Amino acid sequence: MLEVWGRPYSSNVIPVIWTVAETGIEWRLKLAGGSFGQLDTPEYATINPNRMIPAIRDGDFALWESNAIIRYLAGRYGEGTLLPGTPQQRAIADQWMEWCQTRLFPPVIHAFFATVRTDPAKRDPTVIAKHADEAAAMLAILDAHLTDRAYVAGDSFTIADIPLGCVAYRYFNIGIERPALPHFEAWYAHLSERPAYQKHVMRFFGTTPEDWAALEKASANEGS
Ligand SMILES: N[C@@H](CCC(=O)N[C@@H](CS)C(=O)NCC(=O)O)C(=O)O
Repeated sequence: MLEVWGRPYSSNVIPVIWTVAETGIEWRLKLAGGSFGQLDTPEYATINPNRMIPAIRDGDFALWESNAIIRYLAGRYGEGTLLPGTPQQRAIADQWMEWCQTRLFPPVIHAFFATVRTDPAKRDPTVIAKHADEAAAMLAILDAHLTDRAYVAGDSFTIADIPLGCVAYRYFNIGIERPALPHFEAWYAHLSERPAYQKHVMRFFGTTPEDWAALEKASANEGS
């Protein structure tokens, strides 16, 4: 059975879990990273020598780097659905997946850590506003792209939507100023109707570091 190694609240693990859930294949979560440890074991070194999460093991085959895992899962289990149909659409998906990791994820994750992962008494509104503005500037580019298409790689949901959809959930659920971005908002509303997105991405991630510690602890029940 496919194994996903990681923590269910971890930013780079969530897109992998969502992808697996969209394929409908059987899988199990092997808890690793953060308070779950495991990354320094000799076994894990054979799965991911970087000792980071996520990683997968599919039979004898091990893979790390979240975007590479998502592409592999779509190619093996999501042809005709998750994997975009033409070379051009696949290239567009690649483009936005890389853009997500390098351009959008950094300001959103910084805003995330400066808000819900920081003690309320220590939050700095100037720093939060700076990250929020940087994220909004990036999202204006995505909003323009979504003007004349329902999903990132065209008319249907594909892996192109997955990393971006995970970042979008964090963006919309932290205490920051957000400019109106109607096409981005409409796309997010579509994603929010997907059961796998609701189950694995739209999870309460807390509003304080204490909330998060409790959620992380409770997620120990999800591994096998
Ligand atoms: N580019 C990598 C980044 C992996 C990464 O930064 N993983 C973090 C968690 S999101 C990690 O392993 N941190 C150590 C830990 O959680 O214990 C990917 O997309 O897979």
